[in-house]
Formats: sequence, C-alpha cells, structure tokens
Amino acid sequence: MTSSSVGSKRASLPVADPGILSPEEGPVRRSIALVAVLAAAVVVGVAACASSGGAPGSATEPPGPHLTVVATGIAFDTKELKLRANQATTIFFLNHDNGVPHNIAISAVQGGATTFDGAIITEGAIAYSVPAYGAGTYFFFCKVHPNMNGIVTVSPSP
Ligand SMILES: [Cu+2]
Repeated sequence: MTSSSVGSKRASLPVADPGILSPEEGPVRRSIALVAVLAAAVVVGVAACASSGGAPGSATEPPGPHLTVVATGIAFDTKELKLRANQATTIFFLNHDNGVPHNIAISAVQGGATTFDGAIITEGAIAYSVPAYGAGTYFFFCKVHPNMNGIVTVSPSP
C-alpha cells in the first residue's frame, strides 16, 4: 500500500564508465562482471527452487536437471520434489540447522525400502546425484527426522 516511493529511485544505476577504465583495469572489471553473473545465477536458482534468500549454494551448476532443497527448523522448505522421468537429477541439499543431522532419502511409498539414500550432513551443503525414476509419485523424507517428508512427483519428459 505504501510502496509508491520504493520503486521510483532506480533511475540512475551505477554503470561502469568506460572512460575511466585504464587498460590495466580490464581484468578486474571482467572478474567483477563474472562475480555479478554468478551471484545473479545463485539468486535466480534459489528464488526458483526454494524462495528463501541468503543460501550460499554452489556457483557451478551441472548441465542436467537440478533443484535445491533447504532444511531449516527441522523441516524441509518444500513438500514436493518435481523430477523429470528417466533423467538423473542433482539435488543441492542445504542444511541450515547447524549441528542437526539431516538427509534426503526416497522410497516408493512411506515406510518402504529406500531407492535413494543421501549422505547425512550436519551443516553446509551437499550435491546429491539422484538416479532416474520412472514417471509416478514417490515419497521423500529425512532418515533422522521421519516427520520431515513430502512427495516426489516424477513427470514424463516432454
Ligand atoms: Cu532431519
């Protein structure tokens, strides 16, 4: 309601002036641009997958399908993992509960044998290589905290 004054002060973004750029500053400017691109990629990835800011994540993303899951407050930030059928997926798993062990495991049904069992981490992040699944619905959970769970929806590839 009172947001009228927020968006209107964007007119003059600080743009790098090529006139003040000596030849020696070229590499510096390039690395700054690279950092900006990587930061933007991380922000976009986190916003698309988790909608929670401040995640360190990983700057290098593999070409295949991937998504991000965050554990915080003894809960996952999502109740549904969406995978593509018959394609291995990388899940970036971030544990924001420092000192609290979490993982992601997948089974066909709740209480069934696990078909994926990610390593337990007590902090930081890990990249899980999740195998390809056929289209259908599965179950995911934290082995340490079975109440942390949700469904895995595997959709046919287009
Ligand atoms: Cu857990």
